[in-house]
Amino acid sequence: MSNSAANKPTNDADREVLAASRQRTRRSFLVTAAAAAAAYGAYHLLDTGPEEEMQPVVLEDAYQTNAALSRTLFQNHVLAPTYPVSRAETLRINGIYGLKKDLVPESWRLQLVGMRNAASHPRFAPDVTAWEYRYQTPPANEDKGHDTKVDPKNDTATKMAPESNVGKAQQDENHTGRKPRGTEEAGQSDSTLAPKTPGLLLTLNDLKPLPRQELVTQFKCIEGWSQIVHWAGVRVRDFLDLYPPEPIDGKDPRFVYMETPDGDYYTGYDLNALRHPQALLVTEMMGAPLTQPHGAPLRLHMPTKYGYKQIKRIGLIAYTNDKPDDYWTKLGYDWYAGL
Ligand SMILES: Nc1nc2c(c(=O)[nH]1)N[C@H]1C(S)=C(S)[C@@H](COP(=O)(O)O)O[C@H]1N2
Ligand SMILES: [Mo]
Repeated sequence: MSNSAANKPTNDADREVLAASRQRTRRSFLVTAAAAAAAYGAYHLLDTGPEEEMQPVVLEDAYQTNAALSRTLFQNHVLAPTYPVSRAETLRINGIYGLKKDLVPESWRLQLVGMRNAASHPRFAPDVTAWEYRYQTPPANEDKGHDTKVDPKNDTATKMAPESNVGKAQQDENHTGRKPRGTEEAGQSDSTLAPKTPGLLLTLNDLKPLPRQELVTQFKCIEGWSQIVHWAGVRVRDFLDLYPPEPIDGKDPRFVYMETPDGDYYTGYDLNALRHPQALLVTEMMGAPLTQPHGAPLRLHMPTKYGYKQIKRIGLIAYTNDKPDDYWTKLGYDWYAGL
């Protein structure tokens, strides 16, 4: 994804182009608003051409309209089109924030914060932030000997050479992956958890009671490309029913915040938007378990939002009344990211 801050008009010609595109965009929003009101075929009209998909962030008015429209559409739960499996193709690998090191699969947990009666749940943990995700040591380091594969000769060498503690410090950082948190491009999330936050630590087995859902939908990146993909997993809506949020002032919290285990990628959503029937917590793509670069073991798919809201390798789901921070919003992109 390119940085749209660079899209600010610099001369009169640019400004004219921008003004024209702004008008086009407004018109397309009016058309889609009418379609939403009519409900029938609304998505088809929303499915605009590539120029309109790539709106620069300077179109603030349009984005506000987009946000309002996006909220309306989600309340109406307009469905995205689905396709036959035969049209699905392998998704390219795009964003890698929060995924740069392979996670040790057994060390994955889903931290869940803000759930109703969490303390009485068997998976309750008084401090979910204390959970230590582990990462695969790169093969180059494996030769240096650690944990399971200790070469006795190297072991002696380590004891006799204190300066090899430099390697040890490096290994500790790889081991937890939590020091330092959120150091990637957009910086640390303002919504990241404070130490000692209680919640649940779930495994994939804890999603087993939920009905399996398959979906073949179009995946759209704001960079202008799209692909049809075959997904499988569980509906976020079903997850929310099994692990419901604790009411705040007698009402459901308004937002949901998600984050990778290392906090380097993070996203925020309206709780209602996640109740869309096609919003999935994905465990499989194209008939096979998710691979690490595609977000194993759990990623989000929302066919009615751009790719940057579809977080890969979810480590945290938090229910909250504070509008959550969001990686690409921090870099100037629209928070709603509705198509
Ligand atoms: N953890 C994480 N999730 C992410 C990203 C990322 O950089 N890190 N990039 C987003 C963007 S912009 C896109 S287009 C999709 C790409 O998903 P893919 O690599 O499976 O194609 O992931 C989204 N989710
Ligand atoms: Mo993207």
